[in-house]
Amino acid sequence: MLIIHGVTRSRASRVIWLCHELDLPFRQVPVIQAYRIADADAPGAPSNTHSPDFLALSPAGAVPVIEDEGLVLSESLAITLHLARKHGTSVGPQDYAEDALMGQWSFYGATAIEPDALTILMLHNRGTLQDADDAGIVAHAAERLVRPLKVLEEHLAIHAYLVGGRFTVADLNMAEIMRYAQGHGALMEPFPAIRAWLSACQDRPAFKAMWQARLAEPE
Ligand SMILES: N[C@@H](CCC(=O)N[C@@H](CS)C(=O)NCC(=O)O)C(=O)O
Repeated sequence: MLIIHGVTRSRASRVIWLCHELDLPFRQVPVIQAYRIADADAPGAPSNTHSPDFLALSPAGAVPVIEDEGLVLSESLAITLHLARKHGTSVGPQDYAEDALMGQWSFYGATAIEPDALTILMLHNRGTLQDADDAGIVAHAAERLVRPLKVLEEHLAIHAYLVGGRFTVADLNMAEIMRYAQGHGALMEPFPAIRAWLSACQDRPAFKAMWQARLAEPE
């Protein structure tokens, strides 16, 4: 059976959402981010991204990691693209062109959107804006996001989904990245097509199953 290392409150959420889309059974090993626990290196600490056993599996020391029939794979987007390709339902590519486009949108999300969207998640959405410096950092992140969000908006204004006119792994990857910025109302307001698409993605039973599991984990 597929093994997923990583708590659901991590980028493992992407892999877990996909498994629900694919009806793919999995076993989850709840490896937690080292920075989220008081002393990650203490004897008896829960399995975390500094644990020697985990580092032996994945020297990068980050979740998610999967074990799939002998293949050990890290990087959430490599994992979701691999599983979608392998299990070949409508969520995955039907031909090489679709495969390429799913990679294109996933990597555009990871490179042009995710870093600034994460800044917004960390400082804005969690209500931890401490001072003018934090507010300035968030404002700059939001400013930098306008250009890539315009690209996404223009595409989604004329296509219901990113690739092939149906929900695919490309939407899943991008929606999980966009979720980080979703709470910034002023940033999202000029992008109605993105808001409608994100809402459709998050309305899916497979997303809701992942989200329920995520909420059940301690913050
Ligand atoms: N690009 C990687 C990033 C992985 C990553 O940074 N994961 C975080 C959790 S979402 C992590 O494991 N951090 C562990 C740590 O910093 O100790 C991916 O998409 O999988």
